Amino acid sequence: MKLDIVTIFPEYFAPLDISLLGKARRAGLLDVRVHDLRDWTHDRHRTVDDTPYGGGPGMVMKPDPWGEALDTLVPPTTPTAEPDPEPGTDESGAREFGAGAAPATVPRLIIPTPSGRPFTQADAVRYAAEPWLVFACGRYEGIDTRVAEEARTRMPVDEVSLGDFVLAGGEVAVLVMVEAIGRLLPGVLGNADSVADDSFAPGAMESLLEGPVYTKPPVWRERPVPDILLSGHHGAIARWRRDEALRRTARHRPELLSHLAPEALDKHDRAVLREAGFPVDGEGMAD
Ligand code: JB8
Repeated sequence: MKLDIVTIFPEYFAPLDISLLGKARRAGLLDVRVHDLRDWTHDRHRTVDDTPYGGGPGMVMKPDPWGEALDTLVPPTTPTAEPDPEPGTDESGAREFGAGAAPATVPRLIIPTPSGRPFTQADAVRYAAEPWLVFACGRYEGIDTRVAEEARTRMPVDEVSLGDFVLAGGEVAVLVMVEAIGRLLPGVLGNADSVADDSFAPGAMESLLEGPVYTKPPVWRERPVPDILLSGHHGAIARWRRDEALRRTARHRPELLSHLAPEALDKHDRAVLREAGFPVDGEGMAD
């Protein structure tokens, strides 16, 4: 997978040289290229921002450096013969973008912004299956809206938010997404099971939060590991872990339980949740 990252702070991405993703890069599983947006400016001060039309606080990123950056990284597709009458779709309609007969050479452009749709684990899974992603890191009050508009005529563009909080720019959001995506790539994680068991892995544990984990020693500062985990009764251990996951989810993320399909919770699950004081559908209302 190839990742292009455009930013005015390339040094933010030093962490991608180390740990899991650094190893993935050295193994050739991940090709990350970080680009300085100011390389596409032409004035002495390498200006990337300007005052907002309509007034208001702060500055806005100028469209020109972004336009040139994207033209360089994603060369406008050369029409092979006559211009495509229906832009973005070939004769078969099989591909959304890219005019010629060549294999998909158009990336997805991902722009972090507090006004984007939420980035989720399902997005990380989808993105991990793509061959090429381009990330645009905004700063100040964001990037002139016309950049994303024009890019959409040439490639899929996703504006995404990490959550209901505001960062100073897109760099940290991109680091987060690259880590979430990178650890899903085949061969990147040592233990393939640790991906499937994640709290938010689609299908895993029906999207409950994970419960507590323990390792040696069996007693630490007078705190013992729960006996059940040392019992060797795998069925009972699985049931205990599910109970703990249900209690933790009810406490920290009750909305995850409300959104579960009714058949996702059996009678035992409902009893555990009732005990935890969580109102289980069809119960707690009657009588
Ligand atoms: C300027 O909170 B965020 C975020 C905040 C930003 C920009 C991009 C993303 C650009 N502020 O996800």
